[in-house]
Amino acid sequence: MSDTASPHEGSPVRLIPNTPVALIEIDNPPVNATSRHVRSGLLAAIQEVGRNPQIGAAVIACAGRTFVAGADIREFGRPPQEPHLPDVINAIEACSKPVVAAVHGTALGGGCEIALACHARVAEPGAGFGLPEVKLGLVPGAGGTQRLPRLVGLEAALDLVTSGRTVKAAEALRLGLIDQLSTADLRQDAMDLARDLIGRPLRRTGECAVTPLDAATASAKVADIHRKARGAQAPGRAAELVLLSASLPLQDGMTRERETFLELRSSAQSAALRHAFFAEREVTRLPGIDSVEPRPVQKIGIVGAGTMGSGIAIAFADAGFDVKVVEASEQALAAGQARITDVYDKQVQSGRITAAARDERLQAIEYEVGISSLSDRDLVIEAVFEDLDVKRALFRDLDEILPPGTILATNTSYLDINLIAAVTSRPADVVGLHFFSPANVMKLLEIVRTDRTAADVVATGLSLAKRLRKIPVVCRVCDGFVGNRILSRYRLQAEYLLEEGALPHEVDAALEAFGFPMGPFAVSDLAGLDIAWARRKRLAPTRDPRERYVDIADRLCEAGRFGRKTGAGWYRYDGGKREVDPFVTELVEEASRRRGLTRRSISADEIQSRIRAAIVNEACKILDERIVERPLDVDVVMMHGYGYPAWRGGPLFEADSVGLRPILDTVNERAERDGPGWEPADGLVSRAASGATFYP
Ligand code: T1G
Repeated sequence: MSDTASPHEGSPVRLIPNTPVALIEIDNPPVNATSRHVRSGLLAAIQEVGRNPQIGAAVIACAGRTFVAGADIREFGRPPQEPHLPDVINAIEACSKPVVAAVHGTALGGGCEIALACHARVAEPGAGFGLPEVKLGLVPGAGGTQRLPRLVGLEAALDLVTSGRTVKAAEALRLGLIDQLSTADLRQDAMDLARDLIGRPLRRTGECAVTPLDAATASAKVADIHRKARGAQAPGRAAELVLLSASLPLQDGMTRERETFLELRSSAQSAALRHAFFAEREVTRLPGIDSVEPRPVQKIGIVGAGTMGSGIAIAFADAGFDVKVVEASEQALAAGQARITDVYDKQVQSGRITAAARDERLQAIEYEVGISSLSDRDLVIEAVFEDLDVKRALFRDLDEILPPGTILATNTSYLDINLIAAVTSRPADVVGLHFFSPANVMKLLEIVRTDRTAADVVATGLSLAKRLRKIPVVCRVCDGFVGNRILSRYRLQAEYLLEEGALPHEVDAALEAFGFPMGPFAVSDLAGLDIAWARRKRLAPTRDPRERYVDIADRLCEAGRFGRKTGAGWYRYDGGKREVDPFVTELVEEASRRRGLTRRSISADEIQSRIRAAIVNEACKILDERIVERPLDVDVVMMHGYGYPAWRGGPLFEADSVGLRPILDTVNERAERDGPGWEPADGLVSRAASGATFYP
């Protein structure tokens, strides 16, 4: 092999045969995924290292921003092509000469598996390692479940493989996953280590022994893994394979692993999770906005330091923005500052950030009384009381003091932003940035464009989302935008189920079995019943009297039962534990009597079908009204803002496999029973009739 060419010109893998330590460099942008050409180039390079007597050892490194971030997910829809990654990785481990991995960025999936098969691993301090295959509905398919336990032990391997989480280099070192941290020149440090290993016995990971877990510990861990998986199958299957590593020789374990990988690769859950992976990236690319330059934003003003305002301030400070929080009074400002400081203190206590990082973030946040100090801001977002008149008055005042070009954003969760923008002299600069609580944690950000929002303001929202590490969905104005509008519909359907015979904990249990982290009544107790109550009272004058209305939640609120924060809501919370409350059961049964309904037992299947139908139908109305442009916009909102199980791919992706005809039948049945607002969406009727799907 010539000194810079690879087996064939244009290969993404170069072998530079320095002596005694050769360099194998992978260069396959954007993330050095192990496409077929990478696999064949890597295999050829390793074979050459073994053959060439001038070469005593080799380092595998990557060009660009990261070490290998895994197999090429786009290849999974096609039959696997040789050379298969396990074979390439086995060749690395079997090499007669030392091979050292030099890791920067993230070694994920197949990338981590390549590193595990090397005879040693050196990483930059900021590097990460992970086997996130379960997040794609897969298990590692190239030795990860068998080699990782051989380096870090069964318990750590079970945690990493079944959670799919990434560990930073320092933790990787502590676990034994890597051998050395590089604080200077990564490649040089790796080559020095490779040179030191020449002539010494090689530690082949596959030959290391695994200490088995006792049966009780193993079964307890597997049970916990299944519980956390909430219906996803990959974590449990991965756990079985990891545990096998203690009883099977490497190749036998890898055979079982490969069989499982190939089985899951063709599973519906993996197809859904791969869809979700690409959808949350595709959603940031909006026709007509892609080529628009965002406005420069660095200085952020936040009006309102309540729960949302504080969370938004933290989100921006964490992303490196200069933040100024303002409130109407010293007292409210102090309360907000205390709230923000408390969040950071808790992160230091939990070890999530260092005290120095906390201090740095806190220093990036200024606090002022009144809005006059906001005149130097690039963007101002309000998170004040959820009342249209309050927000309009504030925007009038902001319009007076903010310089031209500053963006005025509102965090409202359902008010009409067109009406807010209309009071300003710059409606094109007004946009909704709807964060989800806690704003510094939840990934979803609804970017709400009004009838007059400028394209570069939308583009700025998308650019901010990327810096905030959030997942943006651009939508237009309607009551509740996308997520809250759909939530209010399926929450109403859930209340119909109560009148007809179910109890809150039965509805919640059915939806948690469906894969939601929490059912709608438990979520309502967490968020507070008073928020939805205020909305219902606001909408009461315009509510269609023909629509079936359930007043159980109103009666809970009238009794002061606003959820966890008052110790009782749909459930009772003695000592924080959620318990079924006979008071609520009686309230529900009384509601049935008032409705003249004979209560009946309702199956989990019926609960799930009716909730799914409510979600899909409202989603179709949202598409019909062009509130969003694409089905993936709805799926991303529901997965990242409302806990719709990602292993179902989101409601519309899943509807394609469930079938639109049965969903439409359920919608039609409910329309007869529940009146206006429940009629089938045009888009649902037309697709069911034509056999069209949401995703071709
Ligand atoms: N395959 C194909 N494309 C990928 C990819 C992958 N593995 N990872 C990223 N991309 C694309 C992504 O779609 C986007 O494309 C661009 O790269 C930048 O990504 C055998 C079977 C590495 C942490 O699950 O977690 O190995 O939108 O926007 O925010 O056992 O990408 O620009 O056209 O996310 O800096 C296991 C998945 C695979 C890692 C970088 N590996 N990737 O994040 O950039 S299965 C993974 C990530 C496997 C083995 C098994 C992230 C990242 P576009 P990005 P980022």
